[in-house]
Amino acid sequence: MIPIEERFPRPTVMGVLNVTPDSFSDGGVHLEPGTAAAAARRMIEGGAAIVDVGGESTRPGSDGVSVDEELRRVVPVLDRLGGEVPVSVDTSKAAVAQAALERGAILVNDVTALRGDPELAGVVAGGDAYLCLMHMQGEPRTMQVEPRYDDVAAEVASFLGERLAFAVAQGIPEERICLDPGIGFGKTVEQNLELVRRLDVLLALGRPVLVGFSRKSSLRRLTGSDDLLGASVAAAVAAFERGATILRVHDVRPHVDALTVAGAIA
Ligand code: HH2
Repeated sequence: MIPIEERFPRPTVMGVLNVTPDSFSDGGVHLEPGTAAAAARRMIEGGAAIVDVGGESTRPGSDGVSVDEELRRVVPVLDRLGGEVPVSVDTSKAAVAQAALERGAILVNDVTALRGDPELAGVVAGGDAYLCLMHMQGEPRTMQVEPRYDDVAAEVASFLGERLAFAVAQGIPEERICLDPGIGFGKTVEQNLELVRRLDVLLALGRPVLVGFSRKSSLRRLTGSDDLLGASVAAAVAAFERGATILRVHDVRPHVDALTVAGAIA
C-alpha cells in the first residue's frame, strides 16, 4: 500500500456525503441511496479525489445513532457505488467500518480518533485502510457548551501525537495515517481560526493534515451570511497555504478550482 501522502498529494479535495436526516448543512439531501451514489459520482467528476460517506451526524448537540441504523444508511450507497469511486467512511464504529471496507472503502475517518470503539483499530489494521484521526474536546452533544484550552494548537497537537502513537501501537502503519484538528469539535470561532493560523504546530507531527472547515458555523459567525460557499473556499485555501494536504468540503468544484490555482501559485 502506498503512503497516504502519495495516494493523496497536496492539495487533495475530499467530498462530503452525509447520508443522514440531520447533518450540519446537507442533512436529508442524500437519504435515498441512488441520489447519494449519484452525488458521490458527481463529486469525483468535479475533481474530488475521494468521497467521505457518513451515516451519523456529529453536529453540535446531536445524539449518536445505532450500528444498525448507520449500516442501513451507508451500505446501500456503497453497494450502488460498487467500489468504482474512492470512498472514505466517516464512522467511529468497527462494524460500519468493516462493512465499508468490504465494499471497497479505502479510508476510515474516525472523529473519535480510536477512542469510540475498541474494535476499530483492528478493523483498520486488518483491512489495510488509510485512517484519519481527528481531535474533539468532549462529545457532540455537549462539546460547544464551553470549550477551554490554555494553548489550543499545542493541546490539539499533543492529543493527536498521542493518538497517532496509539494507532501505530495497534498495528496501523504511520504512513497510512493523517491527522485533523477537528474544526468545530469543541472549539470557539477564535480557537478554530488559531488552529489554522498555527497549523505548523500540527505539521510538526510529521503526518499529512486534513482540514474540514466547509460550511461550519464559525464561518457564519464571521460573515453573518447564510451562503457559506465563499467563506468555505477562503478557509480551505488558507488551510492549504499553511500546509494542509486534504480539504474536506461539501461544494467540490469551486474548491477544486480555488485549490488548483492556489497550488499552482505555491
Ligand atoms: N466534520 C464533520 C464530520 N466529520 N471528519 C473529519 N475528519 N473532519 C471534520 O472536520 C469533520 C468530519 C462535521 O461536518 P458535516 O459532515 O458537514 O456535518 P455532520 O457531522 O452533521 O454530518
